[in-house]
Amino acid sequence: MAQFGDFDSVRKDIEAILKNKDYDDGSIGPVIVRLAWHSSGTYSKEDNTGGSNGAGMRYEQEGTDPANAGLEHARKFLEPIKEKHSWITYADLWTLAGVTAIKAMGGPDIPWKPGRTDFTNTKFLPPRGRLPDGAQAQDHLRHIFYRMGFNDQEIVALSGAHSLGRCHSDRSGFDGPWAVNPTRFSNTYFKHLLELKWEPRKWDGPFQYSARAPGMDEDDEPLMMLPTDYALIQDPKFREWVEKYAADRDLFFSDFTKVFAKLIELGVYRDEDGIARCDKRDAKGSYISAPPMSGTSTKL
Ligand code: DDH
Repeated sequence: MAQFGDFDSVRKDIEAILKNKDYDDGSIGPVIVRLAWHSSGTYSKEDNTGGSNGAGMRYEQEGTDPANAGLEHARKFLEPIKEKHSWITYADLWTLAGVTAIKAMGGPDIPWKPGRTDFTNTKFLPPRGRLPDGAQAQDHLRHIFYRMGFNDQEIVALSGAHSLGRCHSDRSGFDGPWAVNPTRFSNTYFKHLLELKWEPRKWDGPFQYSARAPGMDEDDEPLMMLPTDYALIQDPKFREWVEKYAADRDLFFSDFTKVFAKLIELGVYRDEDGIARCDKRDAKGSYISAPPMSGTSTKL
């Protein structure tokens, strides 16, 4: 059985590639966090399928799910790390990269455990359509996140990740950042939700909200909220948590730590040796690390 290598050395190599002046707002961190989240957010507690184990996005079916548009960039950025540390599984690499990026962008230190394996075939891939659709509202949020086993408080805490990064019109169709400093992890997303004057954006694109923060002028790129983000202040139960997290950064950091750690563990069924089974129904596995994708036929 392949043994674990030095995860700290992988972490350091991930840290070293996060700043990238030619990409978006100067960091690949946000898109890496999104990769970790989308690899995990396919989990269903109804049948114990999906989740970060397996790194199914290497395969066409999951990799080209429209919900995952743009994540090929994140996977490509991590490819040199995989080539250097070929012992690590993609499933471990993508989740480790997510927590490393959050920390490097000023966020909390999220516990991370190794042992995920890489699928060797498409047998255990989750169906498409399990990730949230930003054009919808609170009922959809509950439908999607309750299926993963999260409650209302956890849905709001997880959504705070939108202090990071931006929407890209050529990926999701939406456009713009949520926060003034999209490469800094903070509770700004909640403050902006409550404090700014959100108006429907007048543009030739999908419905989204738009606002300017104090001090921004007409030429500055406006901030945005998706209908699903805005639903967090329209729904009284969600709003309660938005108010708490806007007022108390430490509470948000501590709750986010717990809920992100839970997210990246969804669907990971480890045996006593710390190695995950491909799937709960499957036989005990070993640390199967797929070969680097460059040079193979699988989809980045
Ligand atoms: Fe998100 N997200 N997300 N998101 N997300 C997008 C970008 C980023 C939704 C939709 C979108 C979470 C929850 C939701 C991040 C992290 C997390 C984009 C833009 C859309 C659309 C994609 C693009 O055009 O490039 C919806 C809907 C939900 C929801 O219903 C709750 C969660 C839970 C997380 C998390 O990490 C815990 C991050 C980071 C980005 C920025 C990516 C980038 O490239 O920048």
